[in-house]
Amino acid sequence: MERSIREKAEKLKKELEKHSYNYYVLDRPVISDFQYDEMMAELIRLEETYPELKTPDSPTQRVGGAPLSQFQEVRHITPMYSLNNGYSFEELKEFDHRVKKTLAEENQGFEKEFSYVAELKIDGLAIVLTYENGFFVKGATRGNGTVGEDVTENLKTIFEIPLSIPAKLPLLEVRGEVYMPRSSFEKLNKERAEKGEPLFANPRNAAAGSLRQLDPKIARKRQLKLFLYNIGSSEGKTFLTHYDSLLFLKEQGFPVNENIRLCKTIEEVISYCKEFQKKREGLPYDIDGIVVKVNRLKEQEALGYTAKAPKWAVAYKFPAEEKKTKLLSITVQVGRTGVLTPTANLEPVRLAGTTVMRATLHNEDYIKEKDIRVGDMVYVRKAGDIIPEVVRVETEDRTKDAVPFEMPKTCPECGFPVVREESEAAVRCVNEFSCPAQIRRGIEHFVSKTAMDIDGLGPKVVEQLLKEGLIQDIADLYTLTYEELIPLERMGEKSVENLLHSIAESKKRPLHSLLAALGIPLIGVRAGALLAEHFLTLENLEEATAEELSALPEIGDKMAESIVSFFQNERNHDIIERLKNCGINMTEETEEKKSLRLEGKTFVLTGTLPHLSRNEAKKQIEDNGGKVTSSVSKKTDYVVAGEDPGSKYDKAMALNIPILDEEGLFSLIEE
Ligand code: 0OX
Repeated sequence: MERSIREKAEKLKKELEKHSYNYYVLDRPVISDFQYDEMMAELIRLEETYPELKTPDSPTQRVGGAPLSQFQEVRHITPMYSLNNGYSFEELKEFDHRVKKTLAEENQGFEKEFSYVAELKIDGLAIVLTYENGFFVKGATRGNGTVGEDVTENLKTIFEIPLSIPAKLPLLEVRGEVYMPRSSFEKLNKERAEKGEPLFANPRNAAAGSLRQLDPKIARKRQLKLFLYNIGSSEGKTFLTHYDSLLFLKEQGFPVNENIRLCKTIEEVISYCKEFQKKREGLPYDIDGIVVKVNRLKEQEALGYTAKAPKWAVAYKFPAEEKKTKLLSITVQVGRTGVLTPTANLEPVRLAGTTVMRATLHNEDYIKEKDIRVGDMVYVRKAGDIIPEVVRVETEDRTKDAVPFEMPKTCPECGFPVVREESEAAVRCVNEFSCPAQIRRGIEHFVSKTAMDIDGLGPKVVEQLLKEGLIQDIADLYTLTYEELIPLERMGEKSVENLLHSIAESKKRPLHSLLAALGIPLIGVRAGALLAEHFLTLENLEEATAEELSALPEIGDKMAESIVSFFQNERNHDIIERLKNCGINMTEETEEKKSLRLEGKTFVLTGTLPHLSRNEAKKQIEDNGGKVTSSVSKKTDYVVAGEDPGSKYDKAMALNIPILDEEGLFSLIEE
């Protein structure tokens, strides 16, 4: 090969990296997209003719290859720990005490030159990058901390990740957080809304969804960014302090957050927390707290680790963000069991990554106690960071025309008088069999994931079927025909076929799903499973007396009565007969458990898992001898968390309960 060709390729590589930097990092492109594409095409042509030019750090390697069919598993060299959380400055001081006490015992001479490093806690996805002899060879997600997913191709499309670094160490494993800047998130959701695609709830979910794209070309379009914050392993280089290791990462061209600060005392750390609590809003990315790390690596070593988190670090979590906005009106919604829930309609406000227009007001007493009136300026917050709620009123801003709220005396959906039991905070519509809202919600519940799990039957379709008079109750779902469905708006041939298929599939669900689906008052997923396990067939359960039922563990008197009266009701009896005639399975499988690997272990599920439905995950756990419960407590052994986890996740973190993802669950079963 002529020297001029090699030089030309080198020049193109340098130019392309420079222009990518201008585009992605500085956000100031100097040349047009067309010119960039031309240069890239030329480099690709050269590399095709002279393959030896195709070095692993060539910009052509970032374009994103062919889509994968699945991600490979990667076992991390050293475990990827999570962080213990602290929710108050008091807890930070306690952390400081613990650290100092242990170091004193270990005789570390901490009083000299002791320091912490305070860092922003980027709200993204933990990843690990491996470099061999200076070249980026592999990138993976955190996964369950031990095993993650190989997302190298997607990571290569992130321009900020250097494909090669100056330090040619035999091995360097660096860790950090991939995130989506708020501006890219807004843009992405806007595009998705225009195309009618579902929106991402927040930038973190959008980043997770993008990094776990099997098609790197899609990942590339999502413009992810990252910050590195830790060295997992390094061969051929040692550091004295965490801060030094961050400086090294910066020198090597890795993006390191500029707000990292050395603090001599916990008081300085607390000031840093306060400062960034204020500055949080103005940052171009989401943060959910501050990470505090003991700086000297020897001291980190002396402090050590618990099973899942280092004892030398703590995450201070910001209190849930509150925003002030105007309460425009209150709508009363009627739930499946007839409970009336007042919901606030708000002047739209940005809160923790999303625009909030509605928030719960819980119940009548809550509104009275807080004296919330329509027209008031109110504070909203996301409970457990997911569901927004109104927390209080700014009474100073109250105008004379603010109107106190009165709970309606009749059901807003059916006009039936409402009742309030003395012992309850809830007001209820007791028109249980004809209230359209209760019927609609009852059907939505029947088809939902934790019940009969019928795909393609979302609330909109349920409403459509009711409106068109095609169904009146759950049993009618099983007699729907192609001819009835095809004329409906937004129903194509394929969607009708899929829907009918899902409905037919749901006939095979085990008894415990059916019991959870029927909506027997006080009987949810857990009680449904207990009853199914004990009675094995619906017939047996129908014949059980209240005494027999309440003798069962975990079934109280009220539940027992509720079950008996449910089956005595003529209308329910009729629905069950019709379900039977449609061939719905009414028995619990009694197949032998596959293994006893999870025997004695209690699991809690939260969020959406990538492959398993909630029921499938539950079945997997139970088939292997484990138990699934609905709330996290000290007795919980594992929490299995998917996308969009609820407050159970935070609770698990707070109680130090190991958190698994779907793969983590599989590896427990398969080990
Ligand atoms: C973050 C972040 C996360 C290192 C040892 C345990 C946790 N989200 O920004 N993790 C860590 O540290 C690891 N630092 C951070 N800044």
